[in-house]
Amino acid sequence: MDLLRAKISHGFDLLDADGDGALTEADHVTMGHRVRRLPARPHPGHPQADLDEAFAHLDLDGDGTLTATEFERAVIEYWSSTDPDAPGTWWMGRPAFDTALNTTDD
Ligand SMILES: [Ca+2]
Repeated sequence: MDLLRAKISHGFDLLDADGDGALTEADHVTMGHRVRRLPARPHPGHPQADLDEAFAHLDLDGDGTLTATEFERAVIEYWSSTDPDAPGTWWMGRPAFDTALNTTDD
């Protein structure tokens, strides 16, 4: 778990471009767009509105930024939680559970 936390902390530091210890909604949206463009890890596209809604779920104290603690919780929940109501399931936009239910192949 220490290695996982170290990697999450490193990711937070990369996104916290000004080093103030908080990610803004703009930082979160930028992260979402960058992750979607990674060829090795294709990610379903999310509309801007979903990313905005996601940030509101992740910003647990509603102060308009994500602290390292909020970010770490989000990443861990995103990859491990099966609870569609867990805030972290919104880390990369509308939870996949919801997206999967609204996707059709026809
Ligand atoms: Ca916050």
